[in-house]
This record gives sequence, C-alpha cells and structure tokens, in this order.
Amino acid sequence: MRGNLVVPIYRFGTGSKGAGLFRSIVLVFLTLSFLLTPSTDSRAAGIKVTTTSDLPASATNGGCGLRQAIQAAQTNQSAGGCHPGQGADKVLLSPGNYRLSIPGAGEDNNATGDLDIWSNEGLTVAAGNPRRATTITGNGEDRVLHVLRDARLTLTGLAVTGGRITDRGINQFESGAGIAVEGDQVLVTDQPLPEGSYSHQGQLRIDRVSVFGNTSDFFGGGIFTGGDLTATNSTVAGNHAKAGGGGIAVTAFGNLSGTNLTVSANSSEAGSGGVHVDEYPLRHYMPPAGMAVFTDSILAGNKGVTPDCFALFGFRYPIELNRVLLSSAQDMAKCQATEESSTTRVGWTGLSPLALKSGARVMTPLPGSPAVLKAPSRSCLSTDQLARRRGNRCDLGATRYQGPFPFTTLKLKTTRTANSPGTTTVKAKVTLAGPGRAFNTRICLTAKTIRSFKPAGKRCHNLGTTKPGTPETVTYTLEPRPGSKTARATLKLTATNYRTRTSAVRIR
Ligand SMILES: [Ca+2]
Ligand SMILES: [Ca+2]
Repeated sequence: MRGNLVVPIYRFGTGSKGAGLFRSIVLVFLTLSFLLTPSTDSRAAGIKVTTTSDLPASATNGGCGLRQAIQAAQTNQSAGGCHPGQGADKVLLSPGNYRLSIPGAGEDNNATGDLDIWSNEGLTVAAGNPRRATTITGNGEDRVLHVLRDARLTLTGLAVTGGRITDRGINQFESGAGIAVEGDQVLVTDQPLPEGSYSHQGQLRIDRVSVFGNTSDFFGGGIFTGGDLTATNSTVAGNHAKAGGGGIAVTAFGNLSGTNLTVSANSSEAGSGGVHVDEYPLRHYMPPAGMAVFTDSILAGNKGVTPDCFALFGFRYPIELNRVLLSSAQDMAKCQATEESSTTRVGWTGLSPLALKSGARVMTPLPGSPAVLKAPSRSCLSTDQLARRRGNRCDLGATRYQGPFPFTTLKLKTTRTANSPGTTTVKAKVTLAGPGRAFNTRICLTAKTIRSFKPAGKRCHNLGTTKPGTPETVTYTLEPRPGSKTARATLKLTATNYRTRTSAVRIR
C-alpha cells in the first residue's frame, strides 16, 4: 500500500451521549432535507433511453443512449436522439444491460469512461420495469457513476456493476469503483478542499439498487462518498477495495444514512471489507461530517482486516448502528460505533449468495436467518427491494424473508423397535430440510406411562446448531410402567428460531 495512504489518527476526548444526540439531529436533518426537496418529476419531461449502446453525446444516429440522456438532462439541450431535459429530469431505462464502452478514465464531463453527473437540478435515473434486470455496467477501466460536487442524483430499481478504479500513479488514486459522490472531499488527492469552499456536497439517493462486482485499488469498492448518501432497500455486495471499504467508504465530510441496507460479501486486503468511515478531525468547526448511520440493516459476512467496519475516531463516534447484524468476528473497538448502537452479532449471516431474483441482485434471507423479525413493526419501510410488502413483520436488510414463519424446515422423525425384555427403543432423527440453520436444537422426552428410560436421567439432549445435510439421531430405550396398557412417549423438538415439533410414540 502507498505511503501517503496513511491517515493520521487524532483523538479529541471520548464520545458522549451528547455526541449521539448531535448525530441523531444531523440524521433527522439530512432525512428531512431529502423529504422536503420539492419533487418536480411530475412536470419534468421523462427522457426515455432507447438503446443499450453507449453513444457519445455528439452521435446523431442510433437512438437515445444512457450517456446522451444524462447529457440532455444536464444541459437541457438535445443530445443524440434524446429530447432536451428541463429542470429535474427523470431518465427512464428499459430492462437490459447498459454497458459503458467509451474508453477514457479520469474524465469528468460525461464524455468518456464513467457517467458524470454535475447538475444540481436533480437527476433521477430509474428502471422503467424493476422486475426485469436493468443494469449499468462499467467498462472495466473506470468507475460507473460519478456524482460531482453540488450534483444531485437519484437511482431507483437498477444495478451498478463492473466498475474498476485502477492505480494510475502518484496523486492519481481515486476512490469509488461503482459510484463516487464528491463533496467537500475531493477524490483525486483524498484531501479536504481549502477553507471557504465548503457546503458543496454532492447528493446521491439510492432506492432498490444493487451495487455489486466493482473493484477499487483504493477506497470504496462499491460506493465512495465524500458527499451525502441516502440508501434504502439496497444491496451492496461482492465488491472489493484494496485500501478499505470494500462495500462503502465514507470519508471526511461524507455522510451515509442507510435504512434496510444489506452490505455483505464485500472484501478488502488492507482495511475493512464492509464499511470504512474516515472522519477528518483537524477541522475547527463542526460540519455533519464523516458519519455513517445504519438502521435495520445487515453489515455482516464481509472479509477484511476488520470484516465489517472500520472507523477513524475524530470528534465523535463516526458510526451509529440501529438494529444491525454484524459478524461475530468484528472487533467492535475498530468499528467506533456510538454507545447507543444496537447490534446482533452473528457467525452466520443467514443470507443466500448474491443472485438475480425478480429482476434484482439480492441476498435473500434463508430459513433460520438471524435478520428475521429483528426490527419493531413501526420502523418498517412499507416494501422491500423486490417491492414486496413488508406488512408488520420487519426483517433487517434489503429483502424480507419469504416463506413459512416460524421456520418449518426442521423435521423430526421417530422410529420404534420393540425389544424382547419388554423395552422399546425409540430413535428420533432430526433433519434440516433445505437451506438454513437452526439454533439451540433440543430433543426432550415426556412420558408419564413409562417406568424408566435410558440413558438414565437424560430426558433432554442438546444438539446445538443444526445444519442442512447433517441429520442427528437421539436414541432412548424405554421401559413401560407395569400394567400400563397404553404406554406412550412424546418427543419434543425445539430450536430457538424454528417451529416446535412433537411426535407421540406407542411403546407397548
Ligand atoms: Ca469522472
Ligand atoms: Ca467520465
């Protein structure tokens, strides 16, 4: 790793409840500022992209490409076959793979490499039919989307993949391979801007978006933000960053507010696989800076020097976790989360591998998932990343668990064998059918009409964690009470996260 990558750590006292309150106020302010931003979608003309080809703005044939549509929206002039934009525009994408193919990294005018957003009028890029895959794919030599200072971008119902940030030499290292948002932190030097040039935060909002399979040689495999990022019902998975923040990097003046966000299966060689938060502590004022707040989210199953989170401590704790799954391997001292944080530590994330489902790249909860029902019903977003209603059952992460609940795939099967001296052997076989994991699995025997059982005195057997493909068997030898004509035993199978099963067995 490069020498000038090292960021100094300064400590300015310890965090306090007051700091947590300040953080909460800032979060509310950020959320409100998004909600109060007037929506002009209804009066602005939608710009329909008609081809998946990546056409330069100057091209006159071939229809309306995504790059041209963004250009038309931002310049309010026609570009290629796209109508001119007006005010806050909405660019609509039909299902398909929009692969960026015009070479030229490190360019910020939307002409080559990444798609550059500079307009502060507010641009939305949305999938017209999110139930079918709509993907923007990078060209493998630059990031995919670049939100510059002051710009405002909203993405809905699509996926961002194939971004690549390569090391191009001294002072040319950038961050954010999938999406980068600039603010009062600029990308190229990784330094704050000079005094007096603040409050030009780029703003990105993502809803029902997947950012996957992007790779950065520096920070932020999936997303880098030095501006304001609001993420709901979205998945950041399978991204990689050498320096840190395999999933997401939030640095200096950047803010992340994530609700029902899944950040999993991301990785990093030198830093955090999940999220990296880097306050810039040498400022003598208090901007709402370098902060990540996760609510009802999954930040687990990432790989790195610190698996899920790493933060540099500045004026206050830089990470707040409100009902968040974290890997049990995560060192909480490295995460620097506020005292008010609430987490569930897991060794198993309970998520399926990243897969295309109903048009979206998601990691869906498996039976037994520790994310299920971990949030109070009042905090549910009404639908999930797959646009399914959550109802009053609130799971953590981007997608809700679909299937029977309590989980039903833990099965109990009993077989009996009558033995010659008047005893009966009962075998109880416990199987987990299909994917999932059952915790604290336990078999207990209840029987009033038996005289004795073996192993003696051991009515209950703790089986620990039950996994698919590894059935376990518990054997009891039962002796009926003399004179009892209808001796019966009942076996009860319980697990903390599965439906209880009972099986009655005649033993005479
Ligand atoms: Ca750029
Ligand atoms: Ca570019």
